[in-house]
Amino acid sequence: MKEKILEFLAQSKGSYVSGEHISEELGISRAAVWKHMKALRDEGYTIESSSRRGYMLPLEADVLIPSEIESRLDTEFVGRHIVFLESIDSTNDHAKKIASKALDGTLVLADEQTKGKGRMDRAWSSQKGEGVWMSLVLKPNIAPHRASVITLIAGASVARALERFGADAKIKWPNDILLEGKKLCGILTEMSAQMERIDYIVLGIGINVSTMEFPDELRDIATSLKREGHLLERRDIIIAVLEEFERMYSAYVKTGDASEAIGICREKSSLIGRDIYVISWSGKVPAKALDISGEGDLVVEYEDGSVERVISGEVSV
Ligand code: BT5
Repeated sequence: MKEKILEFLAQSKGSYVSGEHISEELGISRAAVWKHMKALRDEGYTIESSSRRGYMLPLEADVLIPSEIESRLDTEFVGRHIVFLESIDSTNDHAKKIASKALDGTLVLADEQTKGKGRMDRAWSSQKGEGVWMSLVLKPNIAPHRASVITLIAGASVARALERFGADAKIKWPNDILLEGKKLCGILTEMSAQMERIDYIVLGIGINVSTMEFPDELRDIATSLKREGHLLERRDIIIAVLEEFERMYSAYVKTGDASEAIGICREKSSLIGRDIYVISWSGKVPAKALDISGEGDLVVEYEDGSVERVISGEVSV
């Protein structure tokens, strides 16, 4: 019922809806409406109220409502089934729990993550209502060794989606999206596979949307769309990312062609042409980033002139 009320208010964002109208439409008492409003406020939603006019979600409120995504999304299977959670440890972990029974393209979406994660057990800060915290369950019929390209396809989709809204993001191979040189988005791809066959892939995408204050350790390295002057609603970003993703992902899964996505990763690369470090278990090795290959590897040249394709891993500038 709480969700229904929220949906109701969201439909008339910026204008008051009377308590009487809500109680009639939803078939509950005025006292119940009041109780649910209080619960929503306790959860952190800003709901304005006036004794004469009723309740209102302010125009700038960014409320995530799955049905609004479903009704506007123009995809065949990506995001057609949405699992929405107000708060969860990690959407990737939840997606893994439901993956074996979930339909291909199922989207797990949360308003808040209490234990968002990055690669190698690093933490991903995911404050309530301030970003897109989502994971897709994918079941592609491709060989496991071809799965790493899906991270690049996701990065290309985020960059293209942001372009729709006038934000010129850069892609830091393999899994970061930067805005004005700071990290805006991270991608975490996890896979369960047999030797020859993928059971499922969980593709996690985190995008900072309206965060203005990051924890101390991120202050100098992270940014959000709002901090860079882009006032966007999470719903619109999610829709754009999923649409861009489905097109490039389907092309790759059906025909093996990832050229559009890899082209975008090249065009928007924050590394190509720069001096970088390739980080491995043996240390940090200086190199120059030359290109991203057709298979999605980073092509680097070391100081001794040798050229290598870095398949996956960690690089820094
Ligand atoms: C990543 O790892 O960048 C992958 C992040 C994936 C997050 C999504 S959110 C939905 C889904 N569910 C999850 O639990 N995860 C995925 P990595 O390359 O290892 O980068 C992690 C590093 O980024 C941290 O060590 C911090 O330095 C930095 N960081 C943490 N939170 C950040 C944030 N909100 N914005 C920018 N940088 C952040």
